[in-house]
Amino acid sequence: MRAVLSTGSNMEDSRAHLASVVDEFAGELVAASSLYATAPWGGVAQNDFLNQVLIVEVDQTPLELLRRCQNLESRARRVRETRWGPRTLDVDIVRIDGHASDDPGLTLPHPRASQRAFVLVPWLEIDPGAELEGESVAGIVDKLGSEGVRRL
Ligand code: A4P
Ligand code: MG
Repeated sequence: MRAVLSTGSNMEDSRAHLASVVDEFAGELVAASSLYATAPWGGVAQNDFLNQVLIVEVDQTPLELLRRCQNLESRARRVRETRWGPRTLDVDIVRIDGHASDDPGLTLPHPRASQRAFVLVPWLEIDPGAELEGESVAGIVDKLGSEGVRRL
C-alpha cells in the first residue's frame, strides 16, 4: 500500500524530529521531499514550522499505519507535553492510494490537505503528477499560492 505522509515540527530540534520519521520508514521509503521552512497555518501565533512530505510503500493496513505514525508522535512528545502549544512532531496521512474514508479516526484523503501549501508544495516536489480527489496538486497550488513555504 502506497501512502503520502506529511510531517511537521516547530518545537525543540525540529530537524531531528522529522529525521526520526525518515529513519522509521527507511526500508519502505519511496521518496522524501526537501525540508521546508513554513509560516504557521491556522491563525495561531507560533514559530515557523519545518515540514516534509514522504511517500512510503508499506505492507500494512491503513489503521496500522496510523498507529505507527501516532507512536512516532508520542515518542517525540514524551520529552515535553504542551497541550495547546506548538508541536514537537505531527505525522499526518495525506492520502493512501485506493483508500477513501470519512471516519473521523482516519479521514482519507486528509480533509485539510488541499488548503495547506506546506503539504502540497513538498508533495509536488517528489510527485509532480500528484492528484488529490481527482484534481491535480499542481493546479491546487496554482490557485492557493505558495507564499510562506520556503524550500531549504
Ligand atoms: N485523523 C483523522 N484522519 C487523519 C489522517 N488522515 N492522518 C485523526 C492523521 N490523523 C488523522 O490528530 C487528531 C486525530 O486526527 C487523530 O487522533 C487521528 O485519529 P492530531 O494530530 O493529534 O490533532 P491535531 O493536531 O489537533 O489536528 P491536525 O489537524 O492534524 O493538526 P494540524 O492541523 O496538523 O495542526 N502550520 C504549518 N506551516 N505547518 C504545520 O505543520 N501544523 C499545525 C498543527 C498547525 N499549523 C501548521 C502546521
Ligand atoms: Mg495531525
